[in-house]
Amino acid sequence: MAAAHSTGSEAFPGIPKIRYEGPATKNMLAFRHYDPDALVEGKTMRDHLRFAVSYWHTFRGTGSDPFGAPTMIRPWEQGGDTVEAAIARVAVAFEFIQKLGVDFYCFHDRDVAPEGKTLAESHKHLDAVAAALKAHQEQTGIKLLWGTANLFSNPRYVHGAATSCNAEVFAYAAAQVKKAMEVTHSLGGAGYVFWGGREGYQCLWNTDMKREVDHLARFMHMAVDYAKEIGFTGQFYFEPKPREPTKHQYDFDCATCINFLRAYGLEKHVKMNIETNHATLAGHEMQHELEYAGMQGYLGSIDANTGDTLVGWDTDQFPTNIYLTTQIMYSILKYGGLAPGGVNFDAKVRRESFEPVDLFHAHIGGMDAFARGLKIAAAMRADGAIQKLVDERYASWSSPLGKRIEAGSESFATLEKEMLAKGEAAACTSGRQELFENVINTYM
Ligand code: XUL
Ligand code: CO
Repeated sequence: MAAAHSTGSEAFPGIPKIRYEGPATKNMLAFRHYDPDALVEGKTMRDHLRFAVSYWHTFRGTGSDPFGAPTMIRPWEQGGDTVEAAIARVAVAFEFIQKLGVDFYCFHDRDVAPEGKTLAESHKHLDAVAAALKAHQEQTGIKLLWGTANLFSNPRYVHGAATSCNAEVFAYAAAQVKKAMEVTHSLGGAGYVFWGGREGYQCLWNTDMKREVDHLARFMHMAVDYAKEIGFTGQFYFEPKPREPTKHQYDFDCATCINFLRAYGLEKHVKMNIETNHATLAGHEMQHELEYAGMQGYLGSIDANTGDTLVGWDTDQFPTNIYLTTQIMYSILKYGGLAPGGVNFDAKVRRESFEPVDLFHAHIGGMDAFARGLKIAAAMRADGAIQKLVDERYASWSSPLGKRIEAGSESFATLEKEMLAKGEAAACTSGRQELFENVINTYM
């Protein structure tokens, strides 16, 4: 494939196309485990993982933090926040994604195009950059996994967007999402994400929670109606997060989101986009969130990253822990895969890793960690040792009594009769947690 950039000069000179070279290679700009066309459980790694690069962190991240200024060396930011610079940046993004060999990307409207002085001007900017995105997609075959709107950076969203106390802010957010959905649709996006960054509160005394949550539902119904109107059939996702930037966000975790969807008649229209560091902020393991969404039929897509056990905030680090990626891929395989979702690296290089080449090291590490997790999870499923241990633990549910309860043919009265006759329940067996953990380690 031809290199996809219009300027003729490369943004990442000296970095070749990243290829699979196998575990023994000494080349750190190569994959050791991600072999896109290799088959796992009869499907290519590429199709299992559906990797995506996130436009915001990878191309727009500056390295600033609450205590310090930007550190990143990013030649493609030198043009400033103009439409021309934004269009030139598209070529940089596609060069990177193509060299990395990733099939998808994700963006917020305001990552790709600068906000204008008016809504009309912002729409115009977005259209101009979307045309460049479309041209590069066609030239490279790289696709849009999902689009979204940034409803949290501009000061107008200080009290939230769909849950703002200001009705005109709700209206503005609706207009912004309408446009972002149109652009996502025109780029063939496989999905559209709603992350409620400021849809929550800092203080309950000044908050009418019922009204705010009702408004969020009204907003979502409008989005569902508009998708139908324009023929957008991509998957809608909620991305749960319990807090940060607000003290409490309404999309706290998967269970909360799914309850909201059912309470407001939206349950058929939205699945979960689950992010590791958001799960841990909610006091859950990523595995918990995947299992909860999966068992309810709501597992949609994931934002792959990880937190730091000693830093309390959403550090969005690249995932390199094989144990974590194995847990993730085990649940994903169990619930039938992610498509049309994928594995989006909503992750940023550390502030101290400020050279462009660090972006390659970060993504290569994350992709290899997921490929290894996939291979290990598939091996665990192939010999079935873990499933056998789980089945043994629940063996009593295959007894005549267990089967009758599961089938719904028993009642409190019939069970009382049964236990009065027995006098005591059968003794419990050991949970064998340590055995389970030791068996898991035999695959690592
Ligand atoms: C913020 C976050 C967002 C969403 C998209 O924590 O994860 O980048 O993924 O708005
Ligand atoms: Co995210």
